[in-house]
Amino acid sequence: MRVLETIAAFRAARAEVPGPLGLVPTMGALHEGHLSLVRRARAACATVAMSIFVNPAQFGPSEDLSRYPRPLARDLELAEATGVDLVFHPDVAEMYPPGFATAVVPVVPGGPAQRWEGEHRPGHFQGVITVVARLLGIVSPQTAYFGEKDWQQLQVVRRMVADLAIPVEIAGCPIVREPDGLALSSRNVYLSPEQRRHATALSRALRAGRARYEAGEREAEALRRAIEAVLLDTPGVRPDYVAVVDPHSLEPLTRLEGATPGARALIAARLGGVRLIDNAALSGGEPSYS
Ligand code: PAJ
Repeated sequence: MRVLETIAAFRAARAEVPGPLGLVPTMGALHEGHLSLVRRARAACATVAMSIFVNPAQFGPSEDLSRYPRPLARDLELAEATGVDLVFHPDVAEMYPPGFATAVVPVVPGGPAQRWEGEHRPGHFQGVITVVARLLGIVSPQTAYFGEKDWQQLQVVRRMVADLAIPVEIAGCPIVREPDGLALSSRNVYLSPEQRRHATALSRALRAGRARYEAGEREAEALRRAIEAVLLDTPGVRPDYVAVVDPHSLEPLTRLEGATPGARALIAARLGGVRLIDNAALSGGEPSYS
């Protein structure tokens, strides 16, 4: 495995490796969720690249940029053990050279970026897709792998790639969970033991929504309330939003009958100072991408 810190060094290394190349973009603090993306890439691509870059542009001023975990040596061990060939690990000056912030290049998201995370974290998706567009330009992968854990991010990235006609396939990968249902996240390390116990409320809430759907409920608001009730019943859990949405446009649904298959429930909730997100398909079938 080679670790490259500059765009020029990465491009030189990339020119020597066989295709197809798969890219797994990350902010490090790797866990099984990230590694599941690497395994998907490993199974399909001759070369697997991972980027590790804690992207300041996607953190708000009151968010956790400075305390975001950065266990680089461990990340590199895990990446190598899982079969990564090339790691792109730039510093902030390499990704955002002087003048970048005032240049005309930020990629401004609309459509599916406007609600939910977009509303609660102003500027977040602009930061995400600006860095993803830049990573795709640097790495030129045939396929880039993203987790469904960040469902809205996955839809925003798909739209960005379609709108800018970037020649890359975006592969969405299922959420990896702890045995008790908690979705793996680099932010789970911030949870106290008590908060960790209460954090299962998110996945329990999603299962409650799914059960209501399976019992015949088709009104989106009733499903949304069934999900929210589990969160409100759990001590120390404060929902930011609970939404039942079209899986692609992220627009709220009124009824699930006749809606796009794979209607999605989205949750963001705070436990003390820790903000967690989770999501699941409510109606049967996964959404299709044509
Ligand atoms: P990060 O939070 O490090 O996540 C990197 C990738 O891993 C994302 O595609 C995310 O959806 C996926 N992932 C995280 N937890 C997962 C889980 N439990 N199961 C499956 N996949 C999971 O998302 C980002 O970084 C950044 O926004 C990035 C795309 C790298 C741009 O900076």
